[in-house]
Amino acid sequence: MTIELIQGDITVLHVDAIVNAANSSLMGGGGVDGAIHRAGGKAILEECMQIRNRQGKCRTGEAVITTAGNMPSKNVIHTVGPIWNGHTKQDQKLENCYINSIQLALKHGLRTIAFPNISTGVYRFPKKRAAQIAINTVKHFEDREDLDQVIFVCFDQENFEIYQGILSSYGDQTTF
Ligand code: AR6
Repeated sequence: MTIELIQGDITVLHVDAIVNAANSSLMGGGGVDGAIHRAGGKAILEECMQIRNRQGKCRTGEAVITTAGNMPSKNVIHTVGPIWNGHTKQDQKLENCYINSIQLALKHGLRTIAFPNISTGVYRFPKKRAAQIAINTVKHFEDREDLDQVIFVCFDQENFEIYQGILSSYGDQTTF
């Protein structure tokens, strides 16, 4: 599995799954969630509603999967990041977002996954702390043969530079 870093809009990527930083209602919102629902169209919200009817809300750290609608990716994995409140207990919840999203992708035979910087917008998780958790967690899957690529998609320059710094400290295997 290779780890890649890019700066840009996650909705335009041709990958098996893009991950959405959703909220527990799964009914859409602002930030990357708004961008994904706008670009993907109403098929995504319809599937989210079916999921809501089946299982209720999506809890923090958990993940669900839908179509990607009109976007070029195959699926959207919606995960709910923690709202930062200064407690280190939130770290585990953010880690769970990455673990559960990857495990759900693998369960569906999806081999290329793109992540936004979950919780670092409206949910105010400190960016450096979130990046360290994201990278460390994804690196645990590096030896999986059923996973080809994880792409970290940074929208803002600050996150991009933080990721660049951490990833380059790991050296090889990482391209950006
Ligand atoms: N592509 C990639 N990343 C993006 C895009 C995009 N098109 N647009 C924004 N980002 P946020 P959260 C980045 O606020 O903090 C929503 O209302 C953005 O720069 O989208 O997990 C949900 O419904 C930031 O780095 O998600 C929830 O209520 C990152 O995506 C709540 O916000 C995450 O910022 C979730 O908050």
